[in-house]
Amino acid sequence: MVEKTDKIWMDGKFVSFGDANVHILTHSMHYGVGVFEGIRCYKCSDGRSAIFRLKEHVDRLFNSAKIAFMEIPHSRDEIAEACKETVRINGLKEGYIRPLAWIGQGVMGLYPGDNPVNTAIIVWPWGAYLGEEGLRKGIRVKISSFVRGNVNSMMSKAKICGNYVNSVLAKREVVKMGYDEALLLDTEGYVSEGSGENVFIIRDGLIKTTPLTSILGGITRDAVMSIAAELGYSVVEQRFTRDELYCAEEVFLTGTAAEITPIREVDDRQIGAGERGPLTKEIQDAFFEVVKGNKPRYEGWLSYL
Ligand code: PPE
Repeated sequence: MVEKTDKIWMDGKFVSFGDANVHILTHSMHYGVGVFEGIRCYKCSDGRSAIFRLKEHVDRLFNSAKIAFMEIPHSRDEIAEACKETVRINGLKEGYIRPLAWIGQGVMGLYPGDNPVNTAIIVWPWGAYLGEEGLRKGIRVKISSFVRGNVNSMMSKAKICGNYVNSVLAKREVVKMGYDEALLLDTEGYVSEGSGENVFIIRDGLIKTTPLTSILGGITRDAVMSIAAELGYSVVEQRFTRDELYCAEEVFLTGTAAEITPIREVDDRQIGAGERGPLTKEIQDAFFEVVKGNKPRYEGWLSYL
């Protein structure tokens, strides 16, 4: 259950947790056209709290809205400021921030006409998405029988609510089989991404991640590419197949919620030594140093509260 917080930001005002409701005729409830973000706020080593890559998340929210033909009736600065304010007002030191915009009540039918676009920002404490142990020891994943949509089907660059039906189907399928997370292939059969994460493989010191075709352009993915390059590794965006994935020395997932989660098994095949690999650990350690404000070079990624 999501931990109850005091206030939720809705359409420019704070309302109490119990009053943050919508009407059953909300257009997005029926047809899935809403857009959202997931952002983390970390408690830094100096005691302050900082939101990680707030600007990039707000920009992606507005791009998702553009792709979905939705006009968010607030400026990017207003949404960024409201994210900060929602964390502050709830007294959170660290946690997850979920901006959400949806098509509200008005007409029904697939053409939403002039229905209003409503916006909310919710925050909650959220620990390790795939478990503390998963972060340290790695998780077991399975390739789902569900595939990521064709590039002209679901608009994967947009974080559109309805896109997540595909992810929920994949995740439930593999969790029921006893795995921790699902990986999806694209329509051509190449590895695409996790249900809510991007994927990286490492072999002979070379780090590969899937190109921006059928995947969401992850902000953690982008951060990891910069951090790995700074650590001296070569990173390429290149398609790879599931058999290449099986033979990788290390595999990990990236995402705001999942952070950097090592994978120790894919489709019952052990990856590397069956534990978090050394490069994964190095990148993971560097990532946590960055988000906690210990790397001055990346200060620009932190928005202090
Ligand atoms: N792919 C997908 C499909 C995806 O949903 C996410 C984020 C990513 C990649 C990684 O993107 P980024 O967070 O910018 O590095 N998934 C969000 C949803 C989690 C949820 O369960 O809800 C997230 O991590 O916030």
